[in-house]
Amino acid sequence: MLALRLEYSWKIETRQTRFEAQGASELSGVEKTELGQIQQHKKNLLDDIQKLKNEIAEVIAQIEEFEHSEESKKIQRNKQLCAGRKKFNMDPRKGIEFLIEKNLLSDSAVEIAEFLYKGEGLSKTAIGDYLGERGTKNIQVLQAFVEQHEFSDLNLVQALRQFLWSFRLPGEAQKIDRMMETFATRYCQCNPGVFQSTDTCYVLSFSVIMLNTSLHNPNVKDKPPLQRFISMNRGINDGGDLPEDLLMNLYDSIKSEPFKIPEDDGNDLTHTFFNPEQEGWLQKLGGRVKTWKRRWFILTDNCLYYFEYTTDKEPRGIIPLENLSVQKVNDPKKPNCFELFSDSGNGQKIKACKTDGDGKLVEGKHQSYRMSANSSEERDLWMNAIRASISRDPFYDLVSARKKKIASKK
Ligand code: 4IP
Repeated sequence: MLALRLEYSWKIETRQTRFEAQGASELSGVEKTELGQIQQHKKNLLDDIQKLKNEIAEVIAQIEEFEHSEESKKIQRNKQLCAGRKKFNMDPRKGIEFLIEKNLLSDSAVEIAEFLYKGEGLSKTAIGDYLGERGTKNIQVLQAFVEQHEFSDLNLVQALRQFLWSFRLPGEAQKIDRMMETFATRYCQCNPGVFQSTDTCYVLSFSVIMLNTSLHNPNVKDKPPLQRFISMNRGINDGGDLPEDLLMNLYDSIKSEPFKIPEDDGNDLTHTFFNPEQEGWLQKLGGRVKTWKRRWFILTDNCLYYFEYTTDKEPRGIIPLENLSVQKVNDPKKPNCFELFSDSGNGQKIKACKTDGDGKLVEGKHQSYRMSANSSEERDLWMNAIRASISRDPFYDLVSARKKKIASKK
């Protein structure tokens, strides 16, 4: 349309130029009228062109405005998503509620599971905590999450590698039980006929996880040979034995490559300290210089951390509780004392680390850690919590319960 008009305008222009070249005085009356009409046409056309230009400019401005508001909506959405992920990492339930409230996630278990499975910017510890909760919604999400995993044609070790990498297994026995049960169900669904029942898959999964610890944890001196692994798993296939070559393959796979466990906490110890088993003020006696210092203690993940202030991000000292014991002691100077000491006795130095005066991480110098609580009740609480933390190995209880179940089916 515009092209036609322009062509027409060009033709008129050519005639007008010709008339004008002739000089107005030389034009006949008819030609003068025609020239007048041509000039009017030209004016109309120029007006039309100007109108079109204005319209185009207006449309461009509208597009830009639209793009700008779309862009800012996107920025806003990304900001909220980022805030939601942070909230999730600090408190998974609140994070999910926030994302749903901001319409960034729907309430559907499948959608939440996809979000966790994708895991972008999410702490694997927080994912594990959310999936392990026993709320109805959490259990639905756990199921949908496990269904995101495709285990067909993978052997049990390959499937476990994939599964255990997608979140961090929480420490609580009931949570581990629910998660491993869901895993075993999914594995059997993807690989029908490999095991007689989900229970067999469940028990073997634990057996493989324990084998991994025994073969690769430097503290375990007695490395189980293949034959022991085979005999450990006798009768777990609903009373029958699993094929030896299947067990041999799993054994070799674990031996040659340990499980990779996500440690997304990295240097950031902050969320290690959520949901501690016990926390509070205690007085601690120095290692070489015997001064008493008031420190904020946190017991979590089989470790005791102490801080100068409750708000400190980095602990002043870390005492792993492995191979330690706890006992009550009477101290002439302080009431309600208890002591951590090495199982191997002989005044051996306890493996621990602390930050020295220059902020450098150094080895601890203690042969025992003596602490004084505010009251005898608090001392007992600490001692019980430490004992429970030292002896807790949820795997053994879970597996023995499941083995009993299989045996009762025979
Ligand atoms: C210090 O005494 C503090 O008690 C330290 O505790 C303690 O380190 C030191 O033990 C001890 O010498 P002074 O401050 O009077 O010098 P904290 O680090 O809690 O302040 P521990 O290992 O108990 O943390 P040695 O063994 O480092 O000397």
